[in-house]
Amino acid sequence: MKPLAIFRSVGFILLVLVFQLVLTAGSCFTNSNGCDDAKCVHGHCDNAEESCECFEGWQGTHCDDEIEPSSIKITEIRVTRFKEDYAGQPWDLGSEPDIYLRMVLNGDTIWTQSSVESDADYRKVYKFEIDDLVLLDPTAAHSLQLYDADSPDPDDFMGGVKFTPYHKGQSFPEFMVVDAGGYVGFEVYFKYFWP
Ligand SMILES: [Ca+2]
Ligand SMILES: [Ca+2]
Repeated sequence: MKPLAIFRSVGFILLVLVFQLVLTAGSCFTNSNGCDDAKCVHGHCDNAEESCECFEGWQGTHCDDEIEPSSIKITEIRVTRFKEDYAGQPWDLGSEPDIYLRMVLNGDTIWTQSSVESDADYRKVYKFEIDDLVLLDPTAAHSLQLYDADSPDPDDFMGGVKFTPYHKGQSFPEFMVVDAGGYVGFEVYFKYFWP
C-alpha cells in the first residue's frame, strides 16, 4: 500500500470511530426505556435506574404530580398594611397601636404571637420572623388577625384576612399575599413538610 493510501484508510477508520462515539453518546440521552433530566419535571434522571428521581414534594413517572403537604410551617409574616385609626379614633390614646398577630382556625385561636411591636407606624411594613407556628391542616381556611394589645383592657381587633395555605397546582410558592383589600394586609412565608 502506498503511504497516501495508508493515511486515507487510517483517516477513514478514525472518522468511523468518531461517528460511533457520537452515536453511542447520543443513545445515552435517547434510550427509549430510560429518562433524561428534561423529562423529569421536578426531579432528575437516575441513569442507573433509568427512571426519574423526584425532588421532595413531587411524585409520578415524570415528577410532575404534587404531593399534598402534611403540614406547613410559617417562617415569616409581614404586616404590609393596617389602618391608621378606627373610625377616626386613635387605637391608643396619645400613642400608636401595639401590634401582634393571631392565627384562627374554625373559630379557635391556634397561635398568638409571643412578642408585641409597640407603637407601630401604619406607614411602615413590619417583618416578623416566626418559629413556633406550624399549620397541621394546610387545606383548611385560616384567619390571620392583627390586634392592638391594650392590657388591662381587652385588646382591640384591628382586622383579619381569611386564607387557605395550600392550593394544589401552584408548585409550593415560597410566600402568599394575604390581603382581601380590607383593614389589614399580610405576606406569609411557608416551609412545606410532606408525609
Ligand atoms: Ca388600643
Ligand atoms: Ca401604644
